Amino acid sequence: MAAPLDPGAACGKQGHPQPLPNPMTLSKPVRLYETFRAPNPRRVAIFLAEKALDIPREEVDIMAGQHREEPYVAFAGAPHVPALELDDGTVLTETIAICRYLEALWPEPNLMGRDPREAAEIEMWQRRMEFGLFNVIAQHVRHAVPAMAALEDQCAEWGAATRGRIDRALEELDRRLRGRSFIAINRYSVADITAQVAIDFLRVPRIEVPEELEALQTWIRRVKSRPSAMAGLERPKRGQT
Ligand SMILES: N[C@@H](CCC(=O)N[C@@H](CS)C(=O)NCC(=O)O)C(=O)O
Repeated sequence: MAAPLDPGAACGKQGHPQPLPNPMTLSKPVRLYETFRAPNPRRVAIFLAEKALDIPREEVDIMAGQHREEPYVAFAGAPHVPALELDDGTVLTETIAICRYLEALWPEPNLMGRDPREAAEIEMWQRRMEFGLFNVIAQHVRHAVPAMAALEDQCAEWGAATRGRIDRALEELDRRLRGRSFIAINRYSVADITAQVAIDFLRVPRIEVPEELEALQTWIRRVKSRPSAMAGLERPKRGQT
């Protein structure tokens, strides 16, 4: 017969799979590399604004191809933004990896879960929003908006095919939001940030969220009223880049 599961046994602490790090001992962020208005850096910008954090920023002009040239590629290890440089020389890429690190340093206000159950639910919805909504909208923009030819070998058929997927993803999100204030748990989380930035990006292909998706429309008004909502949309001030 199988032994009863005891998730805490491995570290000797019932219910705590791994000890929490002391944020004071972690390397600190020194600079965030971003592109204003680009959706992935914008997710980090909103995350930082929610936590009232001000990290020095550097603008990378992706439409001019700066992210595909040296020294950026060697520095970041990947031709995309955002990238977060730490004071020990580490450079983190991938939006959610960056958010996870910032959350470990500054856990409140909490955006990624205070306990394993919340963390799992938020991660589940974050991934659903990222794969099912954000990426679908991003693919549509990249393949259907002529200006995006600077970044993408465009395929018009794929651009057209993703249009219907956007409608279905919006309808699915509307169903999730009926009777709820936020997407994952009963407070704002990184899952809301991903969906909010994705939906805002619909301005580029000029797609409107249908009025009849009432729960979604109410949620859009709710997240847009947050003080963080404009983060990542402002052109960087002189001296900030
Ligand atoms: N998986 C990465 C994706 C990053 C990404 O694609 N960023 C876009 C800006 S929103 C970019 O750098 N695009 C440059 C390109 O496509 O060449 C993340 O989550 O951060």
